[in-house]
Amino acid sequence: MSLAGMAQATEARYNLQTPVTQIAQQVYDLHTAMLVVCLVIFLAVFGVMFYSVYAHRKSKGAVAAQWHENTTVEILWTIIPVFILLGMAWPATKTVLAMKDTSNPDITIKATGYQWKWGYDYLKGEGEGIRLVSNLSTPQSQIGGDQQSARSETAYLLEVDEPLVVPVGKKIRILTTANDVIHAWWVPAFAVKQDAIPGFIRDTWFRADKEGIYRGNCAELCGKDHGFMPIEVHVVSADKYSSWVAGRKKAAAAVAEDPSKTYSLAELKAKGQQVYDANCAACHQATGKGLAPAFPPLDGSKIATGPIADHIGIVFNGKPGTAMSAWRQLSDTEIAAVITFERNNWGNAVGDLVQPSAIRAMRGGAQVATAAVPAAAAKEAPTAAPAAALPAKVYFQVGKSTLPADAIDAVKAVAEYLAAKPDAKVDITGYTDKSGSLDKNLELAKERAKAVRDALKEAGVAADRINMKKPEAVTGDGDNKEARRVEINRAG
Ligand code: HEC
Ligand SMILES: [Cu+2]
Repeated sequence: MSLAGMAQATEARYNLQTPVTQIAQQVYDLHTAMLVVCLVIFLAVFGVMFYSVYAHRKSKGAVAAQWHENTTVEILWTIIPVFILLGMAWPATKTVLAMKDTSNPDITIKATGYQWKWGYDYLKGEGEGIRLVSNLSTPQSQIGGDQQSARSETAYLLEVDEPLVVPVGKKIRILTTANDVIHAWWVPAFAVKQDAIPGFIRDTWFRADKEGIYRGNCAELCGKDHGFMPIEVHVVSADKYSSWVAGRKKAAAAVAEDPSKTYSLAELKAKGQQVYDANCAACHQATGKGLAPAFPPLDGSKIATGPIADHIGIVFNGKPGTAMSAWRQLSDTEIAAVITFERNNWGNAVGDLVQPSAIRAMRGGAQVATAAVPAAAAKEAPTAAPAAALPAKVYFQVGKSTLPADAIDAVKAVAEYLAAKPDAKVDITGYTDKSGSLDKNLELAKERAKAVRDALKEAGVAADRINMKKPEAVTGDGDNKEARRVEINRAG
């Protein structure tokens, strides 16, 4: 293995990696062919030039010929390059088209870029339903610590805890997207490099012809740990793949029973530590001290030692507009554990804990409890349906554009109203007062309107049923509540 590994390392040093898919082979061959074409042109052009300089030098008494406009030469030096270019473009285009042909895959996997790791969802084909998160597994001690000599020849910073596993010889379609910023999924041996863009789905594919471990990187500068979110793909035989799938399914079934289990503080803390190290330590640091000024400390933080609902809220929903993203993709147990860990580690000793069942309950209500609505609101969600009449109003806090907790009622009312009237649409208008900077006020009103729109969308309202109106100004003094409202009216 290590011999083979070294062979691969030396081989790849000055050349492309050994291709393991047909497309990669074509790319490799194209690359070689183009290089040869360039080399031949280089030799021909410089050969003629050097020969001319030498053979017709002044000391030999050469006299320059004097002529203008030789049509034959001009036609030739236009036509010949055109043919050379066409000759190169033809096979290249064929390969590019083949690269884009993602039809009829055997297995479809969604790869989601997160700052800074990859998440994989097996969407279709054998293994459907499997979900894994791939974190860098190179120990910190090898990166900056005292174990640098222990670095692996081939896998240093290219190794992960949970590799992507796929069967050999099958067409694997990869859908790429991202959760925060643009990343790119790049595995050179497959000749696959596809941007992963938040809010968009792109796709690419590969069919590996050889079992083995293939490694790649994120290839889009995506922040502080861009160089630490590698990709590791294990291509295995069909049998091995089937047993891997069976193993994952079993493990998933075991975990799926967990949320109803009641854990002790010690159990949650232990589990939470793992979740924290894998997901949160990159920003908040293992010490819990954060990294000023971008990443706040959790040790002694008001939120991590304050009301538990706020703590759950920020982990579950993130904080829009900051690097703190929503961590909903973690399991109920993981979220419960990491929150419990944060409240009872370092100098924090709140002593309370969250059970996974509480997170699960929140998810149940999360359809309506929108991105920015904290957990407390989700719990208090009224059981009696609010009167489904418009206009509905949402009052924001002074200077804030985050959705207030009680917005849930208005959002629910509007969603119900629209559900009851399939051809109705709504207008959303943000209001502002006339104090202070008008530009700033209008911007704030717009942000607030957007927050309401997003909440409606999350509550299942189709985007084309929502019209965004220009902000309007209300006369009144500094703290006029009506000037902080977003109003939702029936359109037309
Ligand atoms: C990409 C960087 C990043 C990662 C990873 C991250 N956070 Fe944060 N986190 C932030 C930032 C930035 C804030 C501050 C947001 C703000 O402006 O209030 C924050 C705030 C918080 C707060 C509130 C702290 C306070 O006192 O305001 C908590 C609690 C928290 N994060 C928990 C977590 C947990 C749990 C995880 C892992 C599951 C995590 N974070 C992962 C960047 C990150
Ligand atoms: Cu990235």
